[in-house]
Amino acid sequence: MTTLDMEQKFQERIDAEERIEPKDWMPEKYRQTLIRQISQHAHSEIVGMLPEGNWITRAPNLRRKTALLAKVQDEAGHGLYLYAAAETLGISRDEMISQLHSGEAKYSNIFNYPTLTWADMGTIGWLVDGAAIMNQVPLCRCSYGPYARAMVRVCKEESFHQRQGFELLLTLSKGTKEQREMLQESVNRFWWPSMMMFGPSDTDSPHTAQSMKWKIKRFTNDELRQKFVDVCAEQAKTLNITLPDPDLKWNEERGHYDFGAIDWDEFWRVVKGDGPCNRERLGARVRAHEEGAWVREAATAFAAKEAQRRQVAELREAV
Ligand code: BYC
Repeated sequence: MTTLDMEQKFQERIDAEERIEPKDWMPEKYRQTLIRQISQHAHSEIVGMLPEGNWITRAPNLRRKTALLAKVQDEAGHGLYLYAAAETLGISRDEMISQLHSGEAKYSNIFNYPTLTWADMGTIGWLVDGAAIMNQVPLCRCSYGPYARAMVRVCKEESFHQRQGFELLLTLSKGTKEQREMLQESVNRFWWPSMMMFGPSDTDSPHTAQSMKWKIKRFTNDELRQKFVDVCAEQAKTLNITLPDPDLKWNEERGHYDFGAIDWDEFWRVVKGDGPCNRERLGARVRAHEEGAWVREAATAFAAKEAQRRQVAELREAV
């Protein structure tokens, strides 16, 4: 069979909604696309722990502190499932980590913004986890089995995070004037970067068309962004706040909210490394990796010793 025939057979499997598994034949570009997307996703989860970790010691009470700690731990877990899913495609964890540290691999734009107030912990839950869920629920039906299965658990946990964030904001919305102002100010800062999380407009997205054909993506960036706006515009009413977009308006004819223009220059600046916190975030990751070297060495030494112990025990049993 020629490569062309194999590619055609592969596409037929995708069209028939068959799941692709690690040992199946796949086009090299399909493999590379998945490595790129899954590793970017894993890096986002790990870097995403930093802006929230910043507030763990300053949570206003024990209940909030416990919930925030658990959320940040969940994100570490998501990163690990995703690195493991990417490893099934033939890339090592070390390679992915070094791509992140060298700046070669991307992670979500949103984590390059600072978390300045306690309200940001709620806003991240509401908007950032909200955008993540909108994007990730369809990924549970991604054509690549290990990624799709990892996403099922990730989505369950993310939706809990989203509700936790919304509940935090609802509490602030019923609080003092200062608390209500803090809530509005936080949403003002996070709204547009959250809208950018879905990626460039369909007309400027180099990967969407092929990823849709391979059923890695099930919706385009613009379709998901529109769903997100429609949901948030309604939820903002419950929080008694406004979204910082003078053009946000229900369009009866379209059955959707219209919204204003996104500042794509800002998006690309942030994605290319020049956002408010890019250097700080990468610096923190590199430092954590270097300072954690002894843990990795100890774990490797322990695993080697355990393997040796098991081998000796098996030999003893055999004689
Ligand atoms: N940030 O053709 P496109 C989370 C890049 S949530 C940075 O549309 P694609 C969390 C893109 O990589 C966040 N870069 O690409 C939540 C590409 O560059 P390269 C993570 C972005 O892949 C709460 C170029 O722009 N979620 O983890 O078809 C707490 C062209 O874009 C962004 C995921 O990663 C961005 N926002 O679509 C803690 C979900 N958007 O690679 C953690 C999985 C685009 O050609 N990923 N770029 O140099 C996806 O669904 C897709 O990869 C995207 C982009 C929709 C993000």
